[in-house]
Amino acid sequence: MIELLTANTPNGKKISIMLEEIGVKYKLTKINIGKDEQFNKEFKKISPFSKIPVIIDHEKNISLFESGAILIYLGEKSGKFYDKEKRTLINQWLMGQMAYIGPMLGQHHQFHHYNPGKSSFGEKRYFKISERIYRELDERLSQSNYLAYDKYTIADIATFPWIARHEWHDIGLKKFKNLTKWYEKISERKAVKKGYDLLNDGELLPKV
Ligand SMILES: N[C@@H](CCC(=O)N[C@@H](CS)C(=O)NCC(=O)O)C(=O)O
Repeated sequence: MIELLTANTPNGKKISIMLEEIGVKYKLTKINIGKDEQFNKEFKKISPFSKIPVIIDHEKNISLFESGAILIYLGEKSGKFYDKEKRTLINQWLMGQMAYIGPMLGQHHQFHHYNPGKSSFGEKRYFKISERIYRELDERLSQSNYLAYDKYTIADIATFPWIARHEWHDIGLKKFKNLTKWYEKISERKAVKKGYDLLNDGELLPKV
């Protein structure tokens, strides 16, 4: 049995989506990051940077932090969405999400969505970078149905919950035809809908 320790954020949703996609039974343990539960001593033992998500594979008695590493683990364990022959391609897009897309859009959330009016430098900088990310993803998706190659992989699963925050971004997803097509196609997946509604309270995927 897999235990997912998480909060309802894009990084958290990556893993609930993956667990739904591979059809594995899992237990959800909520970590309230608004109440600083990520700094609890017990949690810090399995998450050295005090961040969600974390999984515990109780069968194997191991725990894992960092969403990219968790996706790789679950991809290898299930043999799904992480094709052995295509790993080099998938890894590039997964690392791009982890190192660039997530952190930059995360800053955009901080300046534009949560704290508007506090720093015009921060707001402009991350708006511009986020717009550039939309353009770059759109360009990639004009050449390929999915990010890594023509099949849905953990790189798409990692990126999707970030683009699902498009209403917060105010960039206008609609203007990016290929990214929109990709977003809508993934939105139709049953497992994605279920995993996105992490707290099981009827949260729906934002429409374009
Ligand atoms: N690179 C990490 C980032 C995880 C992350 O930033 N988690 C945030 C929520 S989305 C968090 O736990 N924040 C609490 C904190 O930093 O104190 C991953 O992808 O797992």
